[in-house]
Amino acid sequence: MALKSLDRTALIVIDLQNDFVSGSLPVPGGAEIVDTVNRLVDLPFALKIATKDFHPANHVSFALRHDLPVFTKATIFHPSDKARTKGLEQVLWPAHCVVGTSGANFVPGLNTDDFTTIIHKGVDPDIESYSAFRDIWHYQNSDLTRVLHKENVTDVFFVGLAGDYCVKYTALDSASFGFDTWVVRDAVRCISDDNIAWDEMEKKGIRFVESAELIAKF
Ligand code: VGL
Ligand code: ZN
Repeated sequence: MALKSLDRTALIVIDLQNDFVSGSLPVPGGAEIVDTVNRLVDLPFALKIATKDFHPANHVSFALRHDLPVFTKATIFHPSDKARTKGLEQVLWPAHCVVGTSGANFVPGLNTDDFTTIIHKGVDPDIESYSAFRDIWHYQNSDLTRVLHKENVTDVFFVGLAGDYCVKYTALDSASFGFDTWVVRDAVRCISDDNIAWDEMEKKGIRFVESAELIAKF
């Protein structure tokens, strides 16, 4: 990698929460990345940010809200889309990362001391967000772009869970908002087939790096 320093970089740790590691929606191998993520958090990134999936108990992404089986799909609409023109077909999940439950907590062992910003996603019962930048329909942006611009960040590095959902959608938005975007591949795990997610990200100009390369260089 050509980058000379981490002065204008951000590390973003996506959804390293109990439910995605050992709870209701476990991502295979999720526990394996915690040590690697901690080693990256120790590097001198200008900003260290974490995200949390943070849902009310009746969140629109939960199968129980629709009386449908988990992992089926349903079309959901943004609450302000009164004409119901921008429906998006989404996977319905088991209830996960419910506010006030231990499933929503960061995994034990994750070093959270250096996070200066925590972005909460999916807080509104009717709005789904995979990306930490904005909801799935692109109605509203979170604070993340402003936080990154304020520190003149050029390059953003992503780690965490799940590679084929929240990491992918956040990284794709990062690239489309103009940041040089990197995924630390050995510090990510996917719910299903990782190659599909990697291909999709690569096509959008996202680059991949191994944690060992960052640790050796910085
Ligand atoms: C996620 C499914 C549902 C993720 C969040 O963090 O990747 N996946 N909610
Ligand atoms: Zn979720």
